[in-house]
Amino acid sequence: MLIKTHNNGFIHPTSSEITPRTVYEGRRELMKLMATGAASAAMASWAGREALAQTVAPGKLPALKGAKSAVDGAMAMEKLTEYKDASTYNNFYEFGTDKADPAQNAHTLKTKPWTVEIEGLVNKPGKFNLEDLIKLSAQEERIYRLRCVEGWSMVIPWVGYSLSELIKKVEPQSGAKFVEFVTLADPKTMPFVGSRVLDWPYVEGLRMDEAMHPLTLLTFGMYGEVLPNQNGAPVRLVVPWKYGFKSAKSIVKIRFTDKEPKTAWNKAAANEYGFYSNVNPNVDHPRWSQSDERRIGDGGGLFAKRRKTLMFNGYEAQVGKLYAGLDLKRNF
Ligand SMILES: Nc1nc2c(c(=O)[nH]1)N[C@H]1C(S)=C(S)[C@@H](COP(=O)(O)O)O[C@H]1N2
Ligand SMILES: [Mo]
Repeated sequence: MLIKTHNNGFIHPTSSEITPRTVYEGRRELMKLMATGAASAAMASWAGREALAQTVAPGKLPALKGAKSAVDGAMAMEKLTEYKDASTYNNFYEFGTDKADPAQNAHTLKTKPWTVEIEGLVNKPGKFNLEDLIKLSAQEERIYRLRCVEGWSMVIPWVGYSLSELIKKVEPQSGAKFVEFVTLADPKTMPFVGSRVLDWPYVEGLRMDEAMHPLTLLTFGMYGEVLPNQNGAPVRLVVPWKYGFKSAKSIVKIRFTDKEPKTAWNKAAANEYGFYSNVNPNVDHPRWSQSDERRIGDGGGLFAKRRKTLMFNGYEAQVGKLYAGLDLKRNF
């Protein structure tokens, strides 16, 4: 089942249109170049690209059971980010602060066995092992924009189910106003957890109504496969109307509280990273504008054409009402 609210209401291609993406893209690229008479050069560069794709292409990881991938370029309006970009240009500071570090270093992350602990103000606290957590609700593919606070964005087909499904099962008590997400901090497998870049573990938080919003995705996969480690395996959050850092990776604990959680980035620099962190082109980061963004894969390097950043990352119709009456400049 696919919801129709994702990607700003664009409808999904049907499953019959599905072609394995490397095949599709390689073929399309080759045909384009052949048409311009550059076939032999194209063959050579295509071979190079294929070699790269060997290490970073879907098909390397187990397919996520029951999840459909619809990565064939038929998406209206917005082109999906290439898998190789989505899986090699990452922020996952536990594995280094360079964009290429997580893809290089995260192979040490041990995702099996994995448990997620539910605690705090709920009637049914306890531990879920990953397999049970995955089975808790039907998986859906959702194509979401992810907009990093640094000013770049991607469009990724995530796979998971609404976090609200899990929340309903554990029965929050009336005093539960916030949800805190605690992620793994294992110095043995995460080389930068020993560093002082952030106060580990990486912690994020949402207000209860944000956590319950159907767009908030408890995510197990992308491009039809289990998450690569660098993207937050085996389970992460994707909160598409907020800056990327709210989407905590490799979650080990979900805690229901009556107080606003102290989040890692807010602790690091409270004047730069507020609790809400809603994507908002009208509220600048203290050190840079948030009015536009660079879509990864658009090319052009320094001269890349930038896109206008949309209010709530384009999800205003769905989430705007959560913030009615809230001063978004003050509550950034
Ligand atoms: N545990 C953890 N989660 C994290 C981060 C991190 O450093 N550690 N980085 C965040 C940031 S800043 C972004 S933009 C997204 C990036 O997700 P992606 O690599 O899948 O695009 O993950 C977020 N989740
Ligand atoms: Mo980010």
